[in-house]
Amino acid sequence: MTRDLANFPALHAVFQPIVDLRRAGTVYGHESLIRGPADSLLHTPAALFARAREDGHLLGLERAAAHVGATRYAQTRPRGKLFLNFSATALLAAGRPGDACALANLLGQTGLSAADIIIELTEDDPYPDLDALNDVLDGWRAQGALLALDDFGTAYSSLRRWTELRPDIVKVDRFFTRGASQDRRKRHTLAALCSLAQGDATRMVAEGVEHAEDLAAVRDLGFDYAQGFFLDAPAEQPAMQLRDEVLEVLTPRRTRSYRVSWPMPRFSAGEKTPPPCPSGLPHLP
Ligand SMILES: [Ca+2]
Repeated sequence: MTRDLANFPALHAVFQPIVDLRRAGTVYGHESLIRGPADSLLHTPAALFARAREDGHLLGLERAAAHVGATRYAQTRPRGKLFLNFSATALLAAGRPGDACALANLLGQTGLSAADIIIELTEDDPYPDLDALNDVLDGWRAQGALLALDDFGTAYSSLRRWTELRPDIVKVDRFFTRGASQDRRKRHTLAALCSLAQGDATRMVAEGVEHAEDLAAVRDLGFDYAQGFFLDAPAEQPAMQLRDEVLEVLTPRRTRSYRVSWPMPRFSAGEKTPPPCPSGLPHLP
């Protein structure tokens, strides 16, 4: 780990909240996102990962990102879950829970437990060995960790992966949520995914929510959680309070202007569990 950090000096983590739509105005957890030195060409994750790929340090960057994110999160001690990104390759390298496991060592160093984290399986590469990957995932889930599929609907994050890995949470890619309030085909797709999730008790996150109308749309479609710049930008200090503009959408007594016109289930902040997703596809307006 020390060698990994030496290859990528001045890394730091920022945290973006994942908001619980079933409990309006509350933060379920935060995704840890890695950043390079400010004001450098390696500030963005895309630039960092491109350089790491060129230099053959991709696995090292993933390990360093998890280390920096978990360490900082433990220091700030916000309430809620920590979403940590791993490719299948990195997760297999980190190993099952145990004394010699890199991820277990990291949790031990930070004081976090497996139950504090959600493993976000990224779409960066196809899984090299499905049985081995499920074995590692089963080990972590037995310790209390949850599995989330990242960027669902793109690249390798597919229905096949959903079926094979049985995730607890599916994060639907921003392609489908951006502009959903204005695009009935996207709403149709999202409703179908919501119905699929209901069938195996999978919880759904809408990624990339950038507008109030799209937040209202995914809430009314039955999504459990949402993430995106409209809810809050990534920040070094994990945010626990939502802005008034967000609460205007999510607080039932304030939501009249954001109600959507198609027939979708609604729920209130006081409900402990979300209402069922639509049993079939919605009638498209
Ligand atoms: Ca992610």
